[in-house]
Amino acid sequence: MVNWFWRKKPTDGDAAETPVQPAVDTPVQHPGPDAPIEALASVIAPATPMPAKDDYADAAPAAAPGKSGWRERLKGSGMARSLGGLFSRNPKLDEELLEEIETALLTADVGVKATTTLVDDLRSRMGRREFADANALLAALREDLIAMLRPVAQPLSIDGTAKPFVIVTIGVNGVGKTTTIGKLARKFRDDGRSLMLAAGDTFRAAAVAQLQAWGERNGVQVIAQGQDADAAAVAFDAYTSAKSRGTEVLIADTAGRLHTQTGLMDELGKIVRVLGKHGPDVPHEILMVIDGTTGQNAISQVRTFSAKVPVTGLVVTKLDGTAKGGVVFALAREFGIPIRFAGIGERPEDLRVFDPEAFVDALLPASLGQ
Ligand SMILES: Nc1nc2c(ncn2[C@@H]2O[C@H](COP(=O)(O)OP(=O)(O)O)[C@@H](O)[C@H]2O)c(=O)[nH]1
Ligand SMILES: [Mg+2]
Repeated sequence: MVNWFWRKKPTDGDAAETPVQPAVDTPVQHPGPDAPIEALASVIAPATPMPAKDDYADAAPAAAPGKSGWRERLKGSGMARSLGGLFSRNPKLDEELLEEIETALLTADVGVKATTTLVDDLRSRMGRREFADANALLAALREDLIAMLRPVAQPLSIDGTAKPFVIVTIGVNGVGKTTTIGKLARKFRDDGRSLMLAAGDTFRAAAVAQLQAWGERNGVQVIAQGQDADAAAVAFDAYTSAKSRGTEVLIADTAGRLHTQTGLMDELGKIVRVLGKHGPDVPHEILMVIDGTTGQNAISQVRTFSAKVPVTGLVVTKLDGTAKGGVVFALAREFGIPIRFAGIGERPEDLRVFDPEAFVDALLPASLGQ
């Protein structure tokens, strides 16, 4: 899997990946939460932009803008393929069609509850003879799918007066937290917002180096204290520093963790609690990142993390490629937590504000003509 924080040495014969800068962190003495601002300067990574280079040289080209990009990236998903196959056979409008739709939805990870809600609605409307043919039923399914997602389509809005508006990204390992931070950072910078990142994944030295290297290349300030530093202290210091500079957005990375890792789950609670000392609204957004390929397991992940910290938004990544797509409906039906963004590729342009219509249309046959 290509990771755009890393690059291959051009001289390397093998495929070994080498970090842009050595993954060795010199532990820095933490000045403590009460230290004066100047004392924090020592823990602030330099923000001098390094020569521009393509962080995404190994990634596929960005998806086309607008709706067509969604379709292009989601057409291979399980849900798009099974529903596409079903309707391309010109099915008859009968109970068998409903059962086939039910199977397609369940197989695509839509989940039992959401599937039952959808199919029951179609069945009762079919009973009332509302549909002239299978295509009319498909149009109704489209409406129902969009209606299920509409309540969670609440884009993240940055309160410009917060300074800094604090976003903490959370989620299990490998779901795309750091990648999403890079994409968000690019988005905010393009919007002209000042930005700072906190390297709160102190569990692995490479994770800190990953964020630092990216920050240096892109001229974004990264607060880091190296491996094994107290993640809550890193976040606290980053806030203090961002506040003193009038930075508009602060995004804190965190270590991936499983619900079984009690220590790490407690640490997450501490990060949020410690940030809360800066004000009742801080952090402003707790953004949980979900890997779209994990299926129904995503539900237990959100449940477990929500029990620890108030999750205010979701990002579903990796909807391109092998994702079945259905888990988005299951999440919407189960939690009603706003889905802020969808990851449909590895490039910055491939983080899209979640758009229910574009998403649903990408999963349904194009013949619907929407
Ligand atoms: N195809 C695809 N890959 C993604 C997406 N988001 C993240 N990834 C990849 O997922 C892998 C893990 O990402 P990373 O950000 O390191 O995960 P973290 O452990 O949660 O920080 C990397 O190889 C990323 O390139 C996405 O939307 N689509
Ligand atoms: Mg990470």
